[in-house]
Amino acid sequence: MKKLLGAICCLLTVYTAGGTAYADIVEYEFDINTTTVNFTGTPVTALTVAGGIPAPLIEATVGDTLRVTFNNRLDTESSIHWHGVLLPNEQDGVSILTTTPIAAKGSHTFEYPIIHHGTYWYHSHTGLQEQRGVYGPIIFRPKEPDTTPEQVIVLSDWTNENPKQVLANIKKDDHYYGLKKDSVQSWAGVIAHGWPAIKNRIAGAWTRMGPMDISDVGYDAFLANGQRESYVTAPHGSKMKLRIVNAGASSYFNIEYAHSPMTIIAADGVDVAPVAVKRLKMAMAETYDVLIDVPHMGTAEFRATSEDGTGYSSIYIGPDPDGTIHYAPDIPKPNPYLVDHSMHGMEHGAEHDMSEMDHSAMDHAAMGHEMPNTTSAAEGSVIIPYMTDYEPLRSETDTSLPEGRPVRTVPLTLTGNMERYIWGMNGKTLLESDSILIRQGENVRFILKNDTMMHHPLHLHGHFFRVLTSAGKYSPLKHTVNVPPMAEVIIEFAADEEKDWFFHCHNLYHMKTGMARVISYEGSTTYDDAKRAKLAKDPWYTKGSVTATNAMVGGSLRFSKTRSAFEAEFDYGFDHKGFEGSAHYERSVSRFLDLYGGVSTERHEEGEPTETRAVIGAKYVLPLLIEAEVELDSKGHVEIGFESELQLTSRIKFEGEWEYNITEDEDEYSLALSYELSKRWLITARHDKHGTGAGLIVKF
Ligand SMILES: [Cu+2]
Repeated sequence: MKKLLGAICCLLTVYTAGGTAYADIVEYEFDINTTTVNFTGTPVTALTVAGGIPAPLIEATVGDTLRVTFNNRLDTESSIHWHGVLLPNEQDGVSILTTTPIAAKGSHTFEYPIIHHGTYWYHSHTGLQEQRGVYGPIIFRPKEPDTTPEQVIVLSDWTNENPKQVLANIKKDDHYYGLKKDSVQSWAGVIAHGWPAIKNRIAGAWTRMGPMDISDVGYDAFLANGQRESYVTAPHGSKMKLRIVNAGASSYFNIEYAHSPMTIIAADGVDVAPVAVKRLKMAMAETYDVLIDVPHMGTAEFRATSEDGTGYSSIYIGPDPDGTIHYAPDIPKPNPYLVDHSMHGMEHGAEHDMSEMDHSAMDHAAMGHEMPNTTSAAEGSVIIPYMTDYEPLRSETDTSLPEGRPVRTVPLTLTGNMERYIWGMNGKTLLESDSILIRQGENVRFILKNDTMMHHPLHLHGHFFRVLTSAGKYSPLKHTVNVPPMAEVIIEFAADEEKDWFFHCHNLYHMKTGMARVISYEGSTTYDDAKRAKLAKDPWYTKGSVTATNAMVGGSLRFSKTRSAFEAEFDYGFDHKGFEGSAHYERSVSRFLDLYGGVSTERHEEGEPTETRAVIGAKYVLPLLIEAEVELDSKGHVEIGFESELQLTSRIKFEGEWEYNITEDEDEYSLALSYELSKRWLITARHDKHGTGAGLIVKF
């Protein structure tokens, strides 16, 4: 790439000095600002580029130099990253790591040569701005462009909530959006699904895996080009190229077009051997170019359904927007109860996910809407009914890495702690980990092993890597690779760049909570501990509740960041006027072990002395998700405790706790039922040392 860069720089010099148009300078200037949008009937403030969502299309031709100025009208910093684009390190746009942030009220001009064609996109790499609207498409055209009519489709997910609030909510409760998405996995649901679901749930709990949802966030709308539905007029019976970008912050989409199969001709901007698919699963940050047939009359629906089944967006394509609409089939909501934990990861790169459980139902649904046979490029060849992995993709050229170079193998296990909503690699967040050191001239191989029950689309900046598939030397090149739950995927690339590049999960909320690394070329001095502390902020989150019944009043307050927490609890019984309180500092050692120290104070009843003591203790998660606790106090008492909770229905939860003071041979227990009116208000009935009562819980 260095040589190429040199060559293009020369052309530029010729151009600017002599005005000889060997290469054009393509210029854009945009404002980043706040704009009121209304996708759901409620006006909400969004962040926009040039006033719209998505941001404007940026187009250039290979050989051009792209020069884009962003004027940041916000009161906060911003940034723009060029996703999938090969460019000099300092143009990559990751604030702090590679590029100076675009200061509040400041401007920044990016300038780099276009050295490869394809569909890409750009987005903010600051905070959660991408979720709020700062994303747009890019087309780099080859020197001899294709003349097929085309349409860019930018898919995204929208929530009226401020994304910071979204993150604060899932930090409090990883199933916070379960009710909104109608995806709470209750015991009533488990039992209704019979023996396989019961077996699944127990097997999961035995390995200390709680019920896992397929998405974290409950969205209010799904958008295609910033609209829930729209029309694209196209000449009847023609071919059309769709350039699809998944700019969702945390949504996979199942893509389907009603009138013909979609013939994939490029993945992540890179041309591939044409392959026809009926339905395509697209991870966040991926792009696909597909060819479709435009119907002769009316319109046909292009539909992108969120993988969690909570909604979709549609574009109706055809010569006559007022004519008959040919609809894409409904995709049944995935059934999380029937995910078989043990099935995952049996085959390298293959995926067996919950959606396959519904295959028969889906095929049935698809048959309900007849799919006319078309004169597609793939006629006579196999049409893949549902593409969920990269096996069908085949590069048009040999993508083997240069031979005879040293090979560096980097094992990276994708890890998560759902209880705290912390994501990482090899059990560590970005803040806790050193850079992954590589050396120029090596072939680098990442072995990505997903140890969680969620999909993770991993994106490497500044490089294309090959995803090892059965296509062997024709394994496809990508910049973003999906790693399915419990599966292993191997990627490799030639380390021919320099400096530092970001490598992270493109689920925005996973990236923000730690699933990211810096890849550093040996000798790079630009990334240090001070930068890491800025890049990987570790803010404090709060969580609290107050319970009031006719027998007692109690409350808890917790401040936590990745590994540390301060927690205070208090309860008081009206009958005996006894109380108990504690304040702890807690340190998370692993997903299953926490250590704590602090003080606790207790009075059994009015008139008795108040005893205050120092305590140290440990909490450990046992199989079946039972939380065990051992506590030692300054008077030499040893106490053990066990607690567990059961989600009985989507709104009713049971919690039980038993504590036993070994030294004094005393025990106490509490049983509580709660009914969730909303995420804030709950009705509760509980029995504990203060007696039996009913009342309310408020959470904040
Ligand atoms: Cu992830």
